[in-house]
Amino acid sequence: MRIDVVTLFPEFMAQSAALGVVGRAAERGLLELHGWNPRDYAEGNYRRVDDRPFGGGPGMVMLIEPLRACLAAAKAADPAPAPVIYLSPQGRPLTQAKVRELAALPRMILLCGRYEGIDERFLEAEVTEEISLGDYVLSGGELGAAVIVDAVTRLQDGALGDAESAAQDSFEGPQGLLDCPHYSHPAQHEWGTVPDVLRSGNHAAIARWRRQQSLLRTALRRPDLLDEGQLSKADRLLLEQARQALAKDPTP
Ligand code: 9D3
Repeated sequence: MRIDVVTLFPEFMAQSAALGVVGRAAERGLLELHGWNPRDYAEGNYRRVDDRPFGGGPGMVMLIEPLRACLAAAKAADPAPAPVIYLSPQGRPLTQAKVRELAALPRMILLCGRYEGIDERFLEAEVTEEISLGDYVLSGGELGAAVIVDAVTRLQDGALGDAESAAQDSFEGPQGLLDCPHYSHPAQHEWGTVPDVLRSGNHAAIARWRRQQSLLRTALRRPDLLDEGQLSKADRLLLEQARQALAKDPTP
């Protein structure tokens, strides 16, 4: 997959994509990431990319022309059509369903704003879709672009080792559930003991316990993710048992 990022801070994107799963995917050619800086397409001695807003008020607005030339260069670098996705607090919050949709594309262009935002006429003319990271205030779109690059790269064929199959991720089931707890050595520690079932060697019992923990955690921490009516009979039973055990012994 090819991702072009239009940003005043292309070095930020390069850094965030250099390590771990994304770095390895880029090395292996599964991800081709390019940064494009509107300042390189700005005219004049000052190479201005922003100006004061009509109507007044605080902050600056990104100008149409440097962005237009920059985006045109990014588009022309590859013949494949690409949606232009604007990272913005006015977008729809990113979900794993949207990540799956984007991950299937051959190409996309991510547009990062800075300052108060981008001239609305540019957005109307060029932007396919707006995506937000959630209801909190960031300083620009770059972290959002890095999040999308990471999340879609994990879903590329061959990006993950056997160790971390994407199919096992939280939110990837038919019903998105939170992950179960994980433990490693030592089995006995001053902060607690690893649950016996995980050391039993009984793989069916272990799978059952993990499923039960996922159900319970989701019910307690993210009830918005859990449609209990949609659960299988077996899952409802597991959750009911977990709730009863918790009521009897509320120590977490
Ligand atoms: C007058 C209010 N403005 C500043 C507090 C609004 C505002 C302008 C620009 C708020 C944030 C930003 C920059 N944010 C992003 O570019 C951004 C973002 C975010 O702030 N929250 C969640 N997701 C995203 S994606 C891009």
